[in-house]
Amino acid sequence: MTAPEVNRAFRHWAALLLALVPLVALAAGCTLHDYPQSSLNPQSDYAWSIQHLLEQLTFWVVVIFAFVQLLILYVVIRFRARPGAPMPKPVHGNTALEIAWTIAPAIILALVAVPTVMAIFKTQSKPAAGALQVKVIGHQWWWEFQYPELGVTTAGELHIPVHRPIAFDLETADVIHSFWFPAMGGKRDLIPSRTNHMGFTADSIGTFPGQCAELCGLSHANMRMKLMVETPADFETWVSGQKAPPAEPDSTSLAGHGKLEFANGVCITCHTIDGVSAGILGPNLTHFASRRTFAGSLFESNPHNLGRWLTAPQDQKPGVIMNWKTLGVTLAPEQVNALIAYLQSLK
Ligand code: HEC
Ligand SMILES: [Cu+2]
Repeated sequence: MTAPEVNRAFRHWAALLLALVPLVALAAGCTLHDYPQSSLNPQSDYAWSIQHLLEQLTFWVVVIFAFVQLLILYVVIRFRARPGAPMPKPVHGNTALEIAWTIAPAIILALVAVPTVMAIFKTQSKPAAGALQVKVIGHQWWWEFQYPELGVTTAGELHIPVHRPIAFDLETADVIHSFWFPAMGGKRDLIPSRTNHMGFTADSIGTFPGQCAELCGLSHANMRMKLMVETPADFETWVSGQKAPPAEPDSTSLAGHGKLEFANGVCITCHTIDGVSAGILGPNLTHFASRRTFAGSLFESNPHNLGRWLTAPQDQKPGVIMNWKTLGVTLAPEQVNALIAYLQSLK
């Protein structure tokens, strides 16, 4: 090789290596660890049927891709221009080849369709007998969960027992939302004035994040939820806690004072606390303190965050109807503190 040739070859390889850098960086990002909402982390029968489909199809796509690339390489090398070679003979049409490359993709597509349609039917199937019924109601911008058989209503945090099929009825109080726990499968839309269905059986214990997956207004991105998959015993404990009447604070305590603030204020027009109020525009607060997060699972439930929420909810969550400006509410810091104490007593 002459010097300019070596130079050119060197630059060639250097460019190739450089092009690999972003690829390697990209692949290094492929860890599930920091992405709890990854949909490649199946934890239910539903999610596994999609994962299996994806794995199968990816395998065949890679095989076909490799085959085509090898074929191209072979043709490029085998039929490259050589010094002194005659002009190649022009060829037009080859019936056998054309039939072959029409039929082959058709067969491949048919083979792809079989497992795909099977997975679609599987994820649309009726829930197994003995499934636990859960009614999901989407609201701008929070999730309500009702367990009709158990007489329990909660918000933001969905508790289910592991290994038990769950049958969801999906409804909305306002616009279209979409129910999505990536680790469990989904998504499925909540459509005004109709009930959609979906079911899955979670196969591991843990807490999994979820998110509304259909643009539903100003705080769509703040419409989150948590799924707590528990042992049957832990789930039973949670249910009996939810069925119990709300805690009754000592009337002379700060929480007792907060209860009066609640019962005599605007709160009762929108919120239910069993035995205290029956509003339905906001989350049921009967066992508010049993939840780790609030306002569409957006904030951790602690006095600091609750203080900010009760002082100016409209500044914490854009568009929220719990809006002190439009409702003309002002709460003094003492009122806020009493309400926090009361809310935190509602275990
Ligand atoms: C106009 C109706 C309305 C009024 C009045 C109202 N709220 Fe709300 N509240 C809501 C709505 C709606 C949400 C859910 C907001 C969201 O997450 O998007 C909410 C959320 C909350 C939450 C978080 C609940 C959860 O689990 O996510 C608390 C706590 C709360 N309100 C307390 C109060 C208190 C205390 C008052 C009275 C001082 C009050 N609210 C007055 C409508 C109202
Ligand atoms: Cu949404």
